[in-house]
Amino acid sequence: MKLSYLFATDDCRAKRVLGFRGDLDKSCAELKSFGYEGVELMVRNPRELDQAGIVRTITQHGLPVADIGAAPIFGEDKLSLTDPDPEVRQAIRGRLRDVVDLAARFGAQVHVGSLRGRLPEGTQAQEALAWLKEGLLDIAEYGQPKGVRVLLEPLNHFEANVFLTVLEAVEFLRSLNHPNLGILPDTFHMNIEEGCLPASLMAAREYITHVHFADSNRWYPGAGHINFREVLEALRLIGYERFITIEVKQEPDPETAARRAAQTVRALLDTL
Ligand code: LER
Ligand code: MN
Repeated sequence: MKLSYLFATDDCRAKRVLGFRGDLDKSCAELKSFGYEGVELMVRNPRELDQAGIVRTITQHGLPVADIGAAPIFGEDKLSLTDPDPEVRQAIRGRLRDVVDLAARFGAQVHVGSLRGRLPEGTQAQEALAWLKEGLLDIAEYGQPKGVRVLLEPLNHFEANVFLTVLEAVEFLRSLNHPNLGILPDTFHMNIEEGCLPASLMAAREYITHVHFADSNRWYPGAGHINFREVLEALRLIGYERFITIEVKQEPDPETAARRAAQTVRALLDTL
């Protein structure tokens, strides 16, 4: 298993992000010095980015891009796959295609987290769920010939109201039956929603092609009470060999968070 770290590009305006931001060149150098072997990007609108410059910098450091997320499409621009307005749903599909195109430049995957939006109460929930299915299938179809897999990230109930657990996501993807859709388990969300983290990871084995690590308080692994040893053992048992992105609060400061996360996870991996 390989470690990657989140970097938020300049088009993301949120005050706090769960990764590095700012100077990409310096961040890549620093992450490599801490033992990271890849990065994950968080973007808002790829059209506002100097994509060639980003590709050049990351390539110069020899770091693969494991995955790209685009939570600010919802968090900042308020677009979601379940918006009742068809124009908004059209707009977010266009934006996600741009994210897929950026991912294709790196051979990265793309994940859908909060931008699924929230299902309304009552009878309209089914209609919104159908829009979510359509949106996911649309982006999965678009990504497939480009080699960009699309992953659904289960989120805890404070951040979403559908697909909170890995098992719910498994059932949903089974019903969609699309070969280009997978699941991204995030230990922070799992700790809130799942009964047994290893069991859920094992049940989703065929769908997992990326993973997020954060501890129970969303600090770096080791700062909270998640048993990362049993999580890593489960991942090893299902033959998971891909990237784990550290996606954590930048506390007590960004460098310390990144360094301690790598130290903790590497130490556990070394003794598996
Ligand atoms: C949000 O809580 C999260 O975990 C992100 O990976 C969503 O894109
Ligand atoms: Mn996550």
